[in-house]
Amino acid sequence: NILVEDARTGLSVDALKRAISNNLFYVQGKYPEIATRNDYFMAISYAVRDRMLQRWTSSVRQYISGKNKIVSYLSAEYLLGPHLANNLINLDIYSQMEQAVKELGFSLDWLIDKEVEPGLGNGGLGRLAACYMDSLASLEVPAIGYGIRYQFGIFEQAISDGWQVEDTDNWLRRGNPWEIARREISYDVKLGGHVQRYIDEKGKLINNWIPGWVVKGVAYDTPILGYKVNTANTLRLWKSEAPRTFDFQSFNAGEYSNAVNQKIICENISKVLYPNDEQIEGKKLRLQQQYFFVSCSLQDMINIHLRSGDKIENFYEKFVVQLNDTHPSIGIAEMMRLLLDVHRMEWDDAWKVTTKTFAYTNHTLLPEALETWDLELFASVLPRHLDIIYEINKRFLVDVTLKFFGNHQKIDSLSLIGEGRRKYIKMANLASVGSFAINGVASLHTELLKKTVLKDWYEFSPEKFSNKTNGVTPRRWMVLSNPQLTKLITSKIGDTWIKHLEELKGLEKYAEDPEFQQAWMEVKLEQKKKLTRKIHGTLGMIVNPESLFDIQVKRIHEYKRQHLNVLHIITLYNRIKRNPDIDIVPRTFIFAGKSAPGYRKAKLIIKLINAVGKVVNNDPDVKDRLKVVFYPNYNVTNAQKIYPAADLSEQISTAGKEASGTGNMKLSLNGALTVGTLDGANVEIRECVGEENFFLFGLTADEVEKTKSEGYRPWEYYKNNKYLREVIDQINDGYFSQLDQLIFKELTDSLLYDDQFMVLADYQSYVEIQDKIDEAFRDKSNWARMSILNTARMGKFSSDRSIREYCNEIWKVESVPVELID
Ligand code: 26Y
Repeated sequence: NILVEDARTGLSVDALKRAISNNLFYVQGKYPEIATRNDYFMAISYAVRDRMLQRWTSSVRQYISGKNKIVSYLSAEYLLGPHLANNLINLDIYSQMEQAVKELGFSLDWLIDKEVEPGLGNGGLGRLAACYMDSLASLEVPAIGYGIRYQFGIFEQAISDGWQVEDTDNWLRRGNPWEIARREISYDVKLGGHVQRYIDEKGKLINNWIPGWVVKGVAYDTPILGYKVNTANTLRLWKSEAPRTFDFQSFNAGEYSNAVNQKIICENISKVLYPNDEQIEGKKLRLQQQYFFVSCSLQDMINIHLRSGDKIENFYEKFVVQLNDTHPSIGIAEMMRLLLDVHRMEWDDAWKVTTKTFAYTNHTLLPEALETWDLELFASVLPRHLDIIYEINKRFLVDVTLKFFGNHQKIDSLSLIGEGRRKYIKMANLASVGSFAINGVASLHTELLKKTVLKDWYEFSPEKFSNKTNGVTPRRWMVLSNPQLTKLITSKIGDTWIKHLEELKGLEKYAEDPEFQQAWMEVKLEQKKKLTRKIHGTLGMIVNPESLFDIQVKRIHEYKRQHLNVLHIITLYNRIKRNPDIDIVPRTFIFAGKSAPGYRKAKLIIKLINAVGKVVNNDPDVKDRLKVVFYPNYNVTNAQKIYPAADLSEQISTAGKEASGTGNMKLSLNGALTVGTLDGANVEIRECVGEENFFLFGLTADEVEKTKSEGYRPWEYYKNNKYLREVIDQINDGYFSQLDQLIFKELTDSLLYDDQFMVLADYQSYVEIQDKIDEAFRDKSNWARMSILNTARMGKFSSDRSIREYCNEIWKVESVPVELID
């Protein structure tokens, strides 16, 4: 029985109404006439949180005292999205709350829309962490997510004159009803300074790290409730503060402003999320952030472990720590430091504990995205860790030398220290040597990892490697964001698919049923109309909901090739200009995504999309048959509104570059057909939905490599394809920029003379498949059939499946159903 009800936590409509009014009055000191929309949002959220607390405390109590193992997910990013609607769904009180709010005179949707989402991540990697937290809780697996409570998350994007402009994301401005600050749970973290070495009275070598300064990490906890279960796991994010002693000392010495400065410097560590993905920027503050949250988290885990009365030697039986990319991989050196210097273990014992604790997920194949730290910079922040890394490396290279005797290339590549003009630390190598498992995030990605960036690691320890294809949570990405489709599906196959996504298979038998097809396409049209209204409200643009919604939403990157999409749009536009009466399927091209603020070419791609849109959208010859929309400020909230409205999902990265992709999964799950390359998880999506229901184009990863090794000359594709030539010339000649011929030059030059990402090589194949898509879209019934089959066959891509694989094959943890304790 999961419903523990009393006056405070009753789930009836009346109990909910009373809870909301009580919060408004007794907590916020407001009466209905003066309560704002945000006051009501807060009151409802607190009413919901109250109803999660019993589950939360019961889960925590059970995990800490029990014999079970706990998964600790270490991630510098969590892109959670708004909590309210998700918690209502997982608590299974959505309809009661809807009624309660209605009886109070409001609409629940209106209050749900008031929530400011915590944008504590950049994109795929951060969102994956959020989906995994949902699945861990839904599968009743004991887990803690550790990260940073950034005061400012990913910037807010606005578009001005076609350019991206960034604004700070002040998400905490109106308060955060979901978190509980746990002032009593805090740890000191040392930074800088030097290491003092001496022999103690017992003859033991002591490494005493005398820090330059110390910051304090304070825990802020958010409950992550599973779907219709008692399990509520904890997301514990650390906020940095000045330790009390620090300002106190300076204050006594009369240095008031010094004390204030110290406070600011300490608070800076968790102040802002770095908005770069896949593009490293070796900033000291970022290293401090990584170390800060990892040190707090490991100290916390050790504390939890020891408090249960167990010995430090058994730590790995209580916790398994998953590294979400290399960002938290300093944890391996920190674990060693804690075991050696604080818990006084011997090296070999400490190394055993460490290497039985950590596992590492790699999320990238771009060699330039592999994290490294300049050695001197590293030493200035973490002098003791540098010693430890040297020692790990020394011992490791002995083993490497034994295995690859005389092979200096192998030894250099496996070393934790790189040597160029300056020395640097290779974090992927630290993660690989210190982990017992290494995984990629899609089958192709894992295979390529073994052949490229981690090739020598694979040869050295093949037993560590496995694949864990990403997944997405159907609770947020279907039930919450597409309630109409959820209802239609449930009317045919019941609702157990929400926990067992493979059951969507049951829809296959309706794929040809004209009535079901019609109902299916009606839902799609309804979602397109909703998005149409959103677009009108945000941009003042009118788009045709009957047109093909062609959607590319993701971070802006050259490897993701939004500009290839643009070349196709211009190609269609030119066909219309040549023959204004041409019979063409009306399309609405919807783009959304942020560019890293310092990534010039990505910013130029945004400008190009908007520039082309301006011409195409306003040309009378086009007669509204083509519309280009750049929807600003792509985030989880907006994604939830966009995915359900997609007819076509653009997954057009250069083969071999996108590790997995997860937007591809969300779109196909919502009935969009994919146009895509054989990259990342596209390969597996195509296998599942059937090649006849997937629009494939472009070079394969092998062909990309082959073409490059034979000497790729993009200019020849330009020269030999008159349509391509026309498109590039128009961009260059200023057709889309009021004859400004300089503005896009950086972009077109890079396409013509370098084109790392094979845009020109794939252009023809892309245009041809798009023509087939037009043909397919004209046959409404067949399109509906393909759309249904896409959804029906996406069951594999639930994050529940991914998490089960991690649990069984890497973490060796089991579910622990939670019993509610009064
Ligand atoms: C080191 C720093 C600059 C950095 C910060 C963030 C580097 C990378 C990132 C984020 C990477 C990321 O989001 N990767 C994506 O991970 C997804 C989840 O596995 C994949 O689906 C997607 O293909 C990959 O690009």
